[in-house]
Amino acid sequence: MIPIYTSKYLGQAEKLHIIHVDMDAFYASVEEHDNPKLKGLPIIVGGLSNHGIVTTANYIARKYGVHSAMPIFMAKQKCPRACFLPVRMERYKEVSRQVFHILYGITDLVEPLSIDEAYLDVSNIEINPIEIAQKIKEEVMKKTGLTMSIGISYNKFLAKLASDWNKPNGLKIITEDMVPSILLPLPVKSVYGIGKKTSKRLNNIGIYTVEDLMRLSEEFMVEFFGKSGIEIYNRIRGIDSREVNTTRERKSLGTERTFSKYTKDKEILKDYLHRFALEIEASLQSKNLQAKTITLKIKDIQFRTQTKSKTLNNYISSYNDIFELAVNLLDEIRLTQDIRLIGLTASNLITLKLEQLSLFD
Ligand code: TTP
Ligand code: MG
Repeated sequence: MIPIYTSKYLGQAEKLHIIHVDMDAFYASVEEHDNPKLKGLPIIVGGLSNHGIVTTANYIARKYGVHSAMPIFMAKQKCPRACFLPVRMERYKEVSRQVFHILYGITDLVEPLSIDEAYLDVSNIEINPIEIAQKIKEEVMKKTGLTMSIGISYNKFLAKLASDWNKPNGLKIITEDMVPSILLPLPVKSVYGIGKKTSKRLNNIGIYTVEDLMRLSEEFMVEFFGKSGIEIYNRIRGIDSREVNTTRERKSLGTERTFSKYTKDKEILKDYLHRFALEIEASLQSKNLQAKTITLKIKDIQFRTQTKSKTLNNYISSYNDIFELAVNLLDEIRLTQDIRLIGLTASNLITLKLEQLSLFD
């Protein structure tokens, strides 16, 4: 069951904009779902010969001490009555595509980390991140029959830590005030960037937990960890400035908002376009880009989407040009229903060359 959260977190929603999702015992769960006879049994997926290794095990098998990368013969000793199944990669990829399709339906700002794991930046969505997370879980369950765990926080490190917190089928939020009580007791190997070897080296000098690590100076950390020292120094203090990196090539640039209060008031919508035009101007200029096409998208309460675009003969990047076009496009749309989402994108992008840049300045 997904726990019901109170309004305690609602005020912090804007800050809690990073979501980390991770499917539970992914390959084993797919097998269990595809063959209901396996329900309730320990399942181990991996190379089937005795020289093979465990790729993953479901949570029932994990109770017997079976885990990924364990030799199969050892898994057989620990849990002889388990179902040992071969890896069916094509099937897992198919389910993974379904899951990512759902994630991209929420936002374009998705960073895939592996076949069953991703970060989402939901700062553009005016819906509480807890509701977004519950929606993702519901949709994934509906489409694939599988559970996932979700972590929500204000940076990547904490969001990932949160999704791992109460697996399987977990949903955990880490707010700023929880950071000391959550981080301090953790073993050093839970910190992103500290692997097995480094963790052993730390143990050898008497450092076992994040609390122990906190006593080390920044200089010492740099000496010990090399160039990642400063990042680790910050990370254990709950600071992580890595952005969610979408791997898709940028063919357009824009922003959209889903409203918590639906509206068809043009003045309110224009106010959003004003903000979007400013954001797009800043983003184009910081990336040395100019755009030829501006597209307005709206979705009404019945989820009908309308888009209107205008392609110019020349390239633009200023707020004034973008805003004027956006307002013209809005005026072309007849609003009969309340709107749940409005978005503005700039596409047909070119990168300004160096000489153009100096002219631009
Ligand atoms: P994980 O997300 O690490 O593991 P998991 O989904 O099985 O379990 P959890 O509930 O802890 O998230 O990996 C996703 C899938 O990737 C996993 O089902 C099998 C595969 N995998 C490998 O192929 N090799 C590995 O070493 C690991 C850890 C996983
Ligand atoms: Mg997983």
